[in-house]
Amino acid sequence: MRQATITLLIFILATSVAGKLMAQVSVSGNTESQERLNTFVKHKMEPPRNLKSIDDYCIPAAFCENGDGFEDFIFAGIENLATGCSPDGYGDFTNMQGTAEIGMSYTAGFKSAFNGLMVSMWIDFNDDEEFSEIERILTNFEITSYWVIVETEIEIPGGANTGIHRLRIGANYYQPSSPDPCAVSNYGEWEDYMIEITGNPTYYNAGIVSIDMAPVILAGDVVPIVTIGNFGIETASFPVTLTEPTLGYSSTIEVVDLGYGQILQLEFDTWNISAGVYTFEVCTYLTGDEVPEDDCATHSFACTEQPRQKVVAEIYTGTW
Ligand SMILES: [Ca+2]
Ligand SMILES: [Ca+2]
Ligand SMILES: [Ca+2]
Repeated sequence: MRQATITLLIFILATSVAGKLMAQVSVSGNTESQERLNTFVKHKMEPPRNLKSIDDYCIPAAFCENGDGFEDFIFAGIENLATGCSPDGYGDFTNMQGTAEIGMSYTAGFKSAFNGLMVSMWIDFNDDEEFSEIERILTNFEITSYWVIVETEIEIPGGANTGIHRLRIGANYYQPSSPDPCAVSNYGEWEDYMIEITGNPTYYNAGIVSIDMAPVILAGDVVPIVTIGNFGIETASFPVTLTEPTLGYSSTIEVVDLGYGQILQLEFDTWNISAGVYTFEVCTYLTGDEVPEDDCATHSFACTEQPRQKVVAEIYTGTW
């Protein structure tokens, strides 16, 4: 079998409860993909730096003068009360630190002067100064009542790294706060804290992040595209195989030295198929994988023939 090609890129992740925190990466000109690619290119061109010694986190902003922010925040030993609205809707509380253990659940409490705020939370588990999608441990939790503490349970995922990391919360008024931890929101607030993660991290865990193919595609040359990730803290090398049994298609890509928190988009061998419905399975095969549930994924898609050109109003022939 010829060597299939590996495209793209490195996004920083950190960890994942597979499926729950999976990044959705789509291809085909998608703006989000382009932005991420731009980010990747930008970082590749920057000189090497000591990630731990430079504070280079993005600073988001929001309008909270009317009270659309976090009045109280309570989580894993952090208790920050009556903070009101920080200037430009961003509060740096990194002098406050909580502690949480991998695999344990903690009650997060939020109080605001408004209901309808949608709250997300990230922990920069790999300390790369970016909050990636798979580092998001709370997604658009709604504060349903005002001036009372509204609570939810948050589990520290198995792929979290131990040590002291930055934690960010963001609230957006009746809008999702989850898409961008660097956003400038209309009404809401952002706050940063520190948290120490303890316990036993997952050392070896590769898995499928997303199948990046449309459910309906044109028949002909098809290139299956899948994003995989390393959710364990050890650098990992492993094959990824995609198979479709009825047609006997099989393609394997060897992933080499994928670091903690990195994901890769893989393009498998071109597959020439006619119209029909197909289902393939794609699996990562990492020796000693501690979380087998996310190793494989199946995907069904339909192939259609080229749509016929419509001939409009060809008089007397009956062709339309
Ligand atoms: Ca506040
Ligand atoms: Ca990160
Ligand atoms: Ca796995």
